Amino acid sequence: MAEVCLGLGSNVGDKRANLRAALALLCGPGTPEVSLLAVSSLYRTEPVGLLDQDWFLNAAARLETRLTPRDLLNRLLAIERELGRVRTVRNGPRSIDLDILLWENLIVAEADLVIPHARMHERLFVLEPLAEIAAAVRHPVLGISVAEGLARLAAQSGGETGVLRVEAATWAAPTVRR
Ligand code: PH2
Ligand code: MG
Ligand code: MG
Repeated sequence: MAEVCLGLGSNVGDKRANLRAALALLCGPGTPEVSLLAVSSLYRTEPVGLLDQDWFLNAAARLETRLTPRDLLNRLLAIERELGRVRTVRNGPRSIDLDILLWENLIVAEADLVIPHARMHERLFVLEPLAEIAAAVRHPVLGISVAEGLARLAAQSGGETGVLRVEAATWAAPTVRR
């Protein structure tokens, strides 16, 4: 079993419903290979990269799985397709985006699969939710924890974060199994 950190985002359609549906498809009943350990609050975030698009809802989750990274990635892509994601512009609008952020101490650098996620430590919309549920988890390349990464990035951004907590982890109920 491996413990995995995931980033979730949506900025098209019913964003909250998209995030809920994605979690249910990933670790709801009928998917014994993936279980949800923890989920963050929900954040309203300003678009990063491509600025001229709707604001996002972002969250993070911690999973336990016996799938391989490749099999989990394929599952995430299938869920994105099922929830109507159409890939057009890079960094552009998406009904759902499911990113593998960290996979214990594993480092993968393949064309279509990069772990840890290449830009996670440059993005407050990733680190802020993730720090809620995985503060002490270390980045195997940078050698710093999620909490340390967040503190560094927050110091650089000088207050204007564009990341606003809008709902506690209740948004994901009843998917969370404790
Ligand atoms: N995802 C991107 C590009 N920009 N901005 C926000 N606020 N949230 C995202 O999830 C996001 C983004 C590419 O994956
Ligand atoms: Mg992404
Ligand atoms: Mg993605």
